[in-house]
Amino acid sequence: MYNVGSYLAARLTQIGLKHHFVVAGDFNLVLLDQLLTNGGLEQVYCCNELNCGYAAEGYARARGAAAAVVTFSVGGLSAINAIAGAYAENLPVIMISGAPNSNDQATDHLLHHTLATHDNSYQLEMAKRVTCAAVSITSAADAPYLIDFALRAALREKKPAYIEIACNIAGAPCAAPGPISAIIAEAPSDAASLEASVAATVEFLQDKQKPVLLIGSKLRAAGAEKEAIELAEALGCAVTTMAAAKSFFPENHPQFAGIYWGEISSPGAREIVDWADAILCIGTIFNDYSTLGWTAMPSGPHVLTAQEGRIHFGGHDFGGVHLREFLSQLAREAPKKDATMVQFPRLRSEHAPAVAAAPDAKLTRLEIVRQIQSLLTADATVIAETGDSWFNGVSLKLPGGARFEIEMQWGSIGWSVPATFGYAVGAPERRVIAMIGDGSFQLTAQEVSQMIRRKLPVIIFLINNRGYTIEVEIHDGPYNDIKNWDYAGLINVFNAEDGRGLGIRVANAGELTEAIKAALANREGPTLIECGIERDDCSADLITFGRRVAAANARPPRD
Ligand code: TPU
Ligand code: MG
Repeated sequence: MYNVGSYLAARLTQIGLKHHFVVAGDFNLVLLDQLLTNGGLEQVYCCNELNCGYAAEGYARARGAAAAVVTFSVGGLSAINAIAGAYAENLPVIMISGAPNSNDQATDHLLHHTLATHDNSYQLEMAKRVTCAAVSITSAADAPYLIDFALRAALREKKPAYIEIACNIAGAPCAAPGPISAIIAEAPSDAASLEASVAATVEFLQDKQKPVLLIGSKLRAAGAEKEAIELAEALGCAVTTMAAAKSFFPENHPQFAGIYWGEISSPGAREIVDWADAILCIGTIFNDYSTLGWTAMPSGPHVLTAQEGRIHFGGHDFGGVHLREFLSQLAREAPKKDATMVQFPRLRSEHAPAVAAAPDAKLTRLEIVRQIQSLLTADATVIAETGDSWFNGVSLKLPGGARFEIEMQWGSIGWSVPATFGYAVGAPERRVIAMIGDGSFQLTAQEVSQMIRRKLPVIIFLINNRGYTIEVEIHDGPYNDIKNWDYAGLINVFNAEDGRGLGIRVANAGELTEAIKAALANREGPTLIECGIERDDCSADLITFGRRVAAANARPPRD
């Protein structure tokens, strides 16, 4: 016997979830009871709904999909920000909201948690703008169909979906789930379009000598990371990645030629892309940040763009093609073109490796990055928050197997604390390392308490430069100064009587080394290392980025 809640729980486990993130409220309590009846689906609690949404977003990065369950309106509207982020970042997060009793809909009853008007459809309407499917369930009979519809859309599109369930329907009996293949099976590419797109691409490559690959963040959403390696090896050419796609092509691969980000590319990466006579852009997103204020935007007849569902370049535009099938078919037919791989080592002028600071030397940004670098193992995932942490994180050299998570399209400060929590719940086998600025941390700090509650051995490098340094570099003013906190001391507040989190403040290189040792030894909770540095100690890349973004923002209106 199934009811709406247990049906939903069954479907969530069938799509691969072992957890769902939750904030309770009276409109979702019956639903939560039903979700709890499924032994394969653990309930994970969050401090607020914004964090709940971001925790699910982080979980989806680790496991491919996620669910966040919130209450109506007061919860749902907070979660929508994170759900919009999941849309921007191509992550299928299922937002599930409790909703008013079906008898109260379209009546003259005014309800709590609402706008005190009679139309309570506004949350559904808002959700439609930030999801690929949004449904309202007010009848148990229709629930299986509507739930399946929303889940299928999310998994296909790699975008969030929204399911609202009236509180008196959550426990009502409904049909049993049918075969899960109806939700997760994917139609193959259109055969003719696949063949034509590959043939046209082979022809495009024929008269080129110096192709490069440029990998973007939508490669993962397309499930095509393995196929990108196949194509790279068939062509034998240099492979660059965009910052948002860092780790989506292995950095220890012999053909990896660094991060392409215009003027702030890693050594040689920009030169090799500029030298190329063909740029194969795969899953790329070019926005004002990733093009450094529109100064590094590959365009022209030598650019081919391959996205999920669309391959286009000079005079061609093919649809109905899965990216992974296109890449692997192209790998079988592409000519070897390795000139960029021969040229790349000549162009690259590798920076000298950072030299260890003396133990009593005042802590610097560079020394923090150097010590984090030495922590990176094949099972490490680095999560980099907006701010100078973006640039510090992107500069790390990842060993094979290491992963990197960044939220560059949505770019919300505060994302990383709950996303790190969700990621660590989803990938307990990995060493999760977060790099977070003081300003960002202040938005969502309380979610560290959930890491403590679940005893997650996350390591947080809290970079305290006393302000919004990234904003200082874009445009300074008094609004970029923030109230200092005792960040390390906060961990004891969160520990209360039973937690095992560690908070350590460090001011020099030796203290940082000791703190990292303590963090590695602490397996029963997170360790937050508060690293105090000078306010103006930021990366040169951030300064260049800030200048370029400021110039793009300041373009005068056209007349
Ligand atoms: O390393 P640093 O100092 O740049 O990082 P921190 O301390 O985390 O400061 C980040 C400053 C920042 C702001 C205020 N970066 N972007 N913003 C704008 C912003 C405001 N609100 C949200 C939700 N997201 C934003 N990106
Ligand atoms: Mg800061």
